Amino acid sequence: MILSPSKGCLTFSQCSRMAKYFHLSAKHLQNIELTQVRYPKVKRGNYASLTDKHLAFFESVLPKSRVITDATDLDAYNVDWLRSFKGASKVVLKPKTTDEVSAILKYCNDQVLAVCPQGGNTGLVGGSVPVFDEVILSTALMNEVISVDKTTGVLVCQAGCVLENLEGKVHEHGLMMPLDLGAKGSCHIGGNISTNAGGIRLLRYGSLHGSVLGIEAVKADGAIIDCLSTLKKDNTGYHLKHLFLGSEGTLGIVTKVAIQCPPLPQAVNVAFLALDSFEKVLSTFRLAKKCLGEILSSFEFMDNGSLMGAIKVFNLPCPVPENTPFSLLIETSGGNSKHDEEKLSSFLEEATNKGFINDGTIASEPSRINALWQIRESITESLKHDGYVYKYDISIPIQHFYEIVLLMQERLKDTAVVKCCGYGHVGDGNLHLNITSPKYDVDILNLIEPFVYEWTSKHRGSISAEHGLGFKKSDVVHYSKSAEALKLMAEIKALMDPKGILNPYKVLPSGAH
Ligand code: FAD
Ligand code: 2HG
Ligand code: ZN
Repeated sequence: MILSPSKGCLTFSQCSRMAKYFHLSAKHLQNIELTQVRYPKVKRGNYASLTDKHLAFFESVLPKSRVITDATDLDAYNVDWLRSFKGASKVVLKPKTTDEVSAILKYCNDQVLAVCPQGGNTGLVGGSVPVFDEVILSTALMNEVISVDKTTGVLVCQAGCVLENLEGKVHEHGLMMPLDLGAKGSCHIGGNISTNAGGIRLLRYGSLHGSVLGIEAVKADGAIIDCLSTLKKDNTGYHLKHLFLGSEGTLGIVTKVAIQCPPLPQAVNVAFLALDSFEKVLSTFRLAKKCLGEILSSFEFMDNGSLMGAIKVFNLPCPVPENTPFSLLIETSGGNSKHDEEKLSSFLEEATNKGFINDGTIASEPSRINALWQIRESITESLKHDGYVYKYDISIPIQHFYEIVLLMQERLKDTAVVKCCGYGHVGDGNLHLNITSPKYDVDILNLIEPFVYEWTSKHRGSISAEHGLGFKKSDVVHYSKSAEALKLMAEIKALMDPKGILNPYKVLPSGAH
């Protein structure tokens, strides 16, 4: 068993975790099937269709350059990151201020024009692109950092700030963002809030429900809801900000956010470990919590299919033997490098002596740490290279974590499936089950669904741990929510958006719109 400093280093561009996702060429985007064709059962709501009169109004609120109608330019906003959905919107609006958002929404509400809010368009459930011809409201130009308070660590900014840019900004003040995810180079903080994004730091810094102190949002009728508190404690009535966290643009458009940023750690270490059974993954997790305590900041898991997909597609050096069944990426972040390294060493020694880990590599230098993280963060993109991805993002009691991957492999063994693999945030009980095939195949889909949802529900899991429901999962939400809870969701929607103009066909089951 060798625990050497990370062998080989990735090239500069591979090392950089500044992943930014560019859309395909116009030709490729044109070949993607329209959502309304692939899902013919979904019927367009009774919304107005865009006319020259509407465009003239938009151009009275925004300069012409921020009202996009060119068909080729529109494609990139109509297609989602996974290329699984394609809308047919005829206009993208790019406001810069809350007042502009308010004027647009008030008008759309009066005219009964449906609106699809869009941030960085990295969502994985088809929530960020229109289903039919909804007006796309992009927050791309709402990217102003308003303030950073060095003492309290509170950042206030507009919703369209790219997560990675915010990370850079708060670093200047000795702070870090409380969330991190592979899409950081493109996703917006408003999108993160609207999906209640989890990511690789949740284990340590908790969910956005804890770190988001305040939100400013615009309701469907244009009313500006100023809940942009920067206070840690505020019990003045209902906690309205939580309604916008995770509501995926169906209750309002988030325009500003106040978020608590923790201090930047002085010491970060990463261990990338090879294990031969899932039982040992769980034993290692228990030991890591015991030995690393408060400095444990990530505990990420990959099976062989996930790991080798990323290694091969991006030609990355593999830090563990290529046939290793399971790998873990464990990160520690703390205030004292000597203390943290000692803790990590004693944890690794005990894990080795107990026979939990077979091999691995450790890194404390930023470029090597980035190279190891790059492997984990490349998995999602590598899967797209197989063709179509059937993506499931479930929370399940930890003892059942990997069972569904094995069940699915068995179920799909005689099909055209290329890969059926699992990875994710073991520390949060969140598994990413991914299945790929050369193209969208309804027979494969029928073998996966509803089986995967029934299985998750039987184990009292959640059918969406972090990506949300979007368009893809709105009709299966009953596997995780009771009829009474769904009724209350529909009542809240009707109260906040009575005409249903905000992100229709998403989140709520079809009957509830
Ligand atoms: P979009 O995709 O543009 O929108 C997402 C949803 O939010 C849509 O319903 C949209 O209508 C709505 N929305 C966007 N902005 C606003 C706004 N200002 N007001 C109201 N509604 C709005 N997710 C995780 O949780 N954890 C991960 O670890 C993770 N890793 C990822 C890695 C990769 C490589 C990729 C491609 C995606 C990953 N995701 C992850 C999913 C995705 O990045 C997150 O859901 C992210 O929070 C979406 O942000 P966005 O700005 O791209 O939002
Ligand atoms: C991650 O943890 C993201 O990398 C994406 O949530 C997961 O690709 C996926 O299924
Ligand atoms: Zn994830």
